[in-house]
Amino acid sequence: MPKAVAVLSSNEGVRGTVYFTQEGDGPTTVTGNLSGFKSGPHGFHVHALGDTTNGCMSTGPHFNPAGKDHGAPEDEVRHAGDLGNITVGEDGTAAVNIVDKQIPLSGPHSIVGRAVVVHADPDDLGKGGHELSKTTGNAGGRVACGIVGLQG
Ligand SMILES: [Cu+2]
Ligand SMILES: [Zn+2]
Repeated sequence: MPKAVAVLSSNEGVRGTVYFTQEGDGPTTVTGNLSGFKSGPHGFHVHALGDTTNGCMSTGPHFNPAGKDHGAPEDEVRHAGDLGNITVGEDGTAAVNIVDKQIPLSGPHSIVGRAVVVHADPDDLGKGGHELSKTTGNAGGRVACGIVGLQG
């Protein structure tokens, strides 16, 4: 069973580890814990590039191999990397627990070598009516990111 991991960090004290597992051609399970955030919902995506030479800014746009508009994880029209929001509690921590069919760990649309990004603001899931809703969900700055790498 392929496994992958992304270690997230930022200058602002955000940290965490996110794990990915996939059985066969089934969905990928994403688990992990993050800390150091402002409470509330924060956009959570897979971005196209595993490039952090300029911090999270160089991880590119949302991973979007099908060339669709931004959306919610359960939408037909969405980027493959659209994993919605994670909810951060009053203590600044969030548990990640996501099962998704569009983020495989092998094959042409593999997310290995790309990046997980957590944003400053909520992802409006394409429905906010903002000029950025259909591209980024208007989720604001990139607070923390980590590159998805294979795990033994
Ligand atoms: Cu993002
Ligand atoms: Zn998106």
